[in-house]
Order: sequence, then C-alpha cells, then structure tokens
Amino acid sequence: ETTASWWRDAVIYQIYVRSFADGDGDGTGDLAGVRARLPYLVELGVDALWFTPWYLSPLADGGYDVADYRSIDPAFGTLAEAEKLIAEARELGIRTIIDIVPNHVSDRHSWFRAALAAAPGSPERDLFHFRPGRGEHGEIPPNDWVSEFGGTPWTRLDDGQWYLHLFAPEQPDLNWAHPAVRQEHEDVLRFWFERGVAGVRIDSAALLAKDPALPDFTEGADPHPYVDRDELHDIYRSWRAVADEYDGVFVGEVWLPDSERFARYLRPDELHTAFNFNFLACPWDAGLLRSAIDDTLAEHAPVGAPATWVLCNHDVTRTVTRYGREDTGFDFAAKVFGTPTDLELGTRRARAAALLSLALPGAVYLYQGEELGLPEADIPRDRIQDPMHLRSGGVDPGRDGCRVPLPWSAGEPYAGFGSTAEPWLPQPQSWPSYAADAQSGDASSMLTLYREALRLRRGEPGFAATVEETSGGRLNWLPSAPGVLAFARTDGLVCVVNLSDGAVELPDHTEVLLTSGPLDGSGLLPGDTAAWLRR
Ligand code: TEU
Repeated sequence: ETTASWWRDAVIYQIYVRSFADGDGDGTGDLAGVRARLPYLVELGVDALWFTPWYLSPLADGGYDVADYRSIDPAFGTLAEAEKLIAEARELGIRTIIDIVPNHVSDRHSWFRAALAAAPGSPERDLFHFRPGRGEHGEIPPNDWVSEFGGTPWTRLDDGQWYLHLFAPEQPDLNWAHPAVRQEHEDVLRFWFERGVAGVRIDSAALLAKDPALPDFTEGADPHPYVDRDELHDIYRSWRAVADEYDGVFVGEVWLPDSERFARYLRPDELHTAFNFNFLACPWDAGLLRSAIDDTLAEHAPVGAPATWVLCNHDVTRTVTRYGREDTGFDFAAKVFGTPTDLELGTRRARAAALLSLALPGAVYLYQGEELGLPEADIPRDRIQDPMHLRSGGVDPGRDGCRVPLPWSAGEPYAGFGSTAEPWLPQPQSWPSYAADAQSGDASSMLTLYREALRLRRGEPGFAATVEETSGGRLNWLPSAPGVLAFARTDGLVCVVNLSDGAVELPDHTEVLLTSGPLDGSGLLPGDTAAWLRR
C-alpha cells in the first residue's frame, strides 16, 4: 500500500474531544485525555483519528463556532500539545484528520468583531452577509430562509442591519465570494498540514456558496440559493491543489441525497472522499440496504473514489438506539423525545451492522462510543446544551444524547471519564456497565467484537479496498434467502448478514471467521446476526 492511498480502506475513529476523556479533571474532555488513551486506540486497531473542532471557541455549537482556527481552545489544551498528539499518534501508526468549518465563524472571531464595530457598508462587513431588513422599518428579515436549527437565519443589530447565519446566531456565515475568505482558508489548511495532519474533514461542505442576491427560497429552485452551488467546485479545486502539496486527504460533509450531485464533489481534482449519509440513514432492511450499497458503489465508480461507510456521528442518534426502534432509519426532522427502543434488539443489529460495514470495500468511520455499544442518552431537558434543541424552543431533543462523556472504568467516579468535577453532560446510570475496562476481557462484549473485526480486517488483504471494487463499482452478491445479504470479497472472504426473523444456513464449504452473535444449536445464523466466512 502506498502512503498516498492509505485512506481508501482506512478505519477512521471520530473523537468528539469534549467527551472522549478528561485529562485534567475539570469535567471537559481534552487533548491530555486523548494522549493518555492512545494505547486504547492502538489496541482497538484504527488507522486514523478525526478530531471534531478543537480550536479556540465559545462552544456555542460544541466548537463548530470557531474564534481562531490557529489556536486550540484552552479547555482542550495548547497548540504545542496538539502538535505532540499528532506526532505521537503518527509514531503509533495513527494519522490525524482535523475538522475545518468554512461556512461560518464564531461571533467572537476577530473578523466578526471588526465587522460589528464597523459601519454598514464597510469592507469589514463584506466578509459576511450583512443586509438591510425588509418592511417599513427594516424589521422583517432580508429573506425567508430557514436556519438549520429552526427559525430565521438572520439576526438584527442595533444599527438596523441583519447578518446571515444558517446555523446559530453565534455562527455568522462567511461570504465565500470574497477573495480574502478564500485566501484565509487556504492559509489555514497549510497551517495544519505543516503540523503533520494527514487529512481534513470539511464541515457543511455543500453550504458555503450563496446566491449573491440572497433571494427568497422557491421550492425546487435550481440552482438552490445556498445548497450545492456550482461555485463550490472551484473552491474545492483550489483546496485540492493545497492538499496535494502535502499528500493531504479531504472528507467532505456533503449532505445531499441526490447521488449524482453528491458524486460531483468526488472528482480527482476535488474531494477524495465524502461521508455516506445515505447508508447511515438507511433503515435496517435487507432490500433497502442492498440498494443503498449498490447505489453508493455505482456513484463512486465513475470517479474512482472509495466509498465511505458511516453508521453514526456526533449529530445523529446512537446506532443501538436507532436500530432498536420501530422506525430504524434516521431523519433529523423526525426526532422526538421519548421514542421507545428495544436496546437488546438494537444492540444485536448494531453488532451485525458493524460486521457489514467493515466488510464493504472502502473506508469506515467509527464514532467514539460505538465500539462500546453506547445507547443514546436521555439528557434532562435543563441540561441540554445543543443549539439545535435550544433554538427549537425545546421541541427538538437535539444531539447531546450521543455526545455524553465516555465510560472508561466501571469503578471510578463518572465511570472513569477522568473528571473530579461533574462532567459537562450528565452520564446515564447505566454508564458504568458500558465501561471500556468492563468490556475488555469479556468475549461477548461490543468492544471485543470491534477489536476482533478490526484485527481480521487488518490481517486479511481480501478486505482491503481494491480499485476494481471501489471504482469498478460492483459488489459480488451471492444468492441468498429473502431478508439476507450475502457477498463475497476477494481471497474467498464472504460476509452474510441475516436481517430476517428466522435462522438461516451458512453457505456451504465455508469456515467461520467471526460472527456478531452466537450461532444457534444447529449451526444456523440467527436473525439480526452477521458472519464473516472464508470459502
Ligand atoms: O453539521 C452540518 C449539517 O448540515 C447537518 O448535520 C445538520 O445538522 C443537519 O443538516 C440539520 O438539518 C455540521 C456539524 O456536523 C454539526 O455538528 C454542526 O452543528 C454544523 O455543521 C454547524 O457547524
């Protein structure tokens, strides 16, 4: 394998820094916590770490409100410590991916402070989207767009002008038509590539470019006033030129259900990879999953980009909770408090889904805590900090339920998160039972399953993405019973996932390498169980 292509079949572990491990006891996870847990990540067997934003930030949106892209938030550590972490991880064979948030900055960023202090019409305000309001007294927002967090994406200042923020008011959108905005981000990319990062996740990658007229939204308008606009491709082509100087790799957060539009970002001179949200959002259903997989491979084929397989991240409901519900798909708009779930069932399915995603050709993203089988936590309403909840007037549960500080050790305070003060989000009563140390020696635990699967995946070249499979576009499906997915990889490796209710026979002449749960007394593969086999 060449250095230039490590990302084509990597397993990338997502670290939500604030909730991974607390190194200094203050209730917030930090870089010291990560450094102390590097051996755990080596033992788990991941190839790279993606860190959610660790920059200076008022944390109005968990760090996706960046006040300074070139410094680390003091709650997390220092720049020197980040450099050490990047280097230490690399020595252990683990690469680092950082998270760049180009659509907006924090309202505390020096550019926005200067814009606030400057007059309407000033060059400082040109870096953002400032507009007069509508109505007799300018009291109506400049257009009818809706914020990703609900309500109008416009906030009015005392001088009467409004500024645009597709997310929270603390996240003013940058004006990507301005050359200084483009220059600054290319400089920031260099800044981090110089410090040894191997890749960059691009936040809200399809939202940066806006129609300069900022027109009202018309259903079906093409181009859309702010989603997936053509200008983006020019921006990412110049980013790619910067990345290529360092052998850096991009993963775009391109949330577009239309696979043709999605694939336009995955060109050899644009983004190397993008998150596969269609797979993430897909219900636990053999037919739908098979189509999601086929569509994914077909859309990546013409551009030669490897697929990514994602089951969870810091924005979505934890997998074991999702798969234990009646509706197993994921939909932001459908999130409500108190949806019933069967955790036993959800866990069985999540275990099978882990083996499925790790057997598919391409890269896999693993969100912290998924390897422990953590469920979505119920956070008391008065403790929820997510702006998605706060901005919805308390109606939307928000995303904090998947961001709870991790349990490391069953017998310690706060399940071993490392805090002496109360962690920033409360942990459920059940947390100690999920602790990494409690799962470590347990052959039936989720952690053991992930470790085993990653060990096998590393050791079996057949699981590695081949160019044929990732860009030639087809999975070798084997005949199977209804509700069962079965496919072969190279070197005789076979993956069977039984999504039906009944037990099924395993293919003839196969040796069982790993299963997500015990086979039944007659050697059949029970429902909601997966197996890795060798023919
Ligand atoms: O999310 C961007 C994003 O558009 C979706 O995840 C969004 O929440 C959804 O489309 C709502 O309809 C990224 C980050 O992952 C998220 O944590 C941040 O809050 C957001 O950007 C703003 O930076």
